[in-house]
Amino acid sequence: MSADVAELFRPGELTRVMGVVNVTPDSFSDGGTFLDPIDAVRAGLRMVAEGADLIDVGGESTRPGALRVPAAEEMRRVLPVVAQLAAAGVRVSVDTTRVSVAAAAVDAGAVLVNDVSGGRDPDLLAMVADRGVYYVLMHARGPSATMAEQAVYGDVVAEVVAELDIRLEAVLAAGIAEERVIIDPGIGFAKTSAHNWALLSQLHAFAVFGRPLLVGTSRKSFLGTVLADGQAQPRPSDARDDATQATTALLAAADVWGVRVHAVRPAADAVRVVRAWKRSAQAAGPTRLAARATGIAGATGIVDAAGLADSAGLADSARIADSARIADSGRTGWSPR
Ligand code: PMM
Repeated sequence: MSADVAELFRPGELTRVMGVVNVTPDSFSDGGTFLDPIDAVRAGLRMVAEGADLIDVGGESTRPGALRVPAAEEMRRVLPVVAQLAAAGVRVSVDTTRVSVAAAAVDAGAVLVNDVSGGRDPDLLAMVADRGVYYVLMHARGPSATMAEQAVYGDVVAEVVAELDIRLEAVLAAGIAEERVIIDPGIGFAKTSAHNWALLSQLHAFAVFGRPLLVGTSRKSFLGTVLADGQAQPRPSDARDDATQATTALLAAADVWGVRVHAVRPAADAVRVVRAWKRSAQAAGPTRLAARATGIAGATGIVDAAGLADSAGLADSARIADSARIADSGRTGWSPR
């Protein structure tokens, strides 16, 4: 993998796969697995070999209720892993909300700051602007310790979009170039299962930003809930990868820019399968499946009528409406393929 990050944003490419390496003892999904930097680097390199386009390195758990670790400890966990992966030519993202950690990670070679705070720290935004790195603006309502109690919405999709819009203005006002911003709805951050499903099924609402969309569903508890056993016990996080692949396929069909996953190979495979499906559908032409596919999209409401209709090679009113809104917004209008 070359470290050219701009290449990741060329239109018409596959949905990007971001591999997760959590260097933490307590992440809900893979806590403790990569605590030793050598294991973490090996895991990152293996993910790249399996098809990851970039590796997200984090040193602080964001599971609901998690307490903060001191900045020095977060740096101790993250920096050697970022440095070694970057030295090996891997595109590295740092998952942090702290400006000190983010700046040190950028010094060590990180090309993207994945800020799950939703851009709360002006100093972090100023640093990202100054260094010219890429920035993930994720929707969140507060720190992990209190996020569960903030999962209260009237219309979750409209509110998440509106709150991200306010944060995006702050991000741009801080001087971060718009073409360096990626938007993330923050699945599981101050959201119940029902909120997560509502967001996933209406992802086309995020096209209003005209920016690439990154979505993280991997091993999250709303999948455990769907897969609950007969006693209503949620499926544990280490047995949610198959369900994650289902979401990855649907997200790729809906043309999201990237998925953030722990199991890279099946995600990379799913993305390629979706592309083959779409190409075949496009080759078949726009009219043959029109009546049937419209019926399917209407009946299921799956992920995003735009994605499903596109997969059948159809012109699609939801997508056209979104493009019009992007044009109206005056923003640069990165448009999903
Ligand atoms: N989820 C987690 C951590 N970081 N970053 C982004 N951009 N989006 C996410 O959905 C996201 C994230 C929590 O999952 P983990 O503990 O498995 O890393």
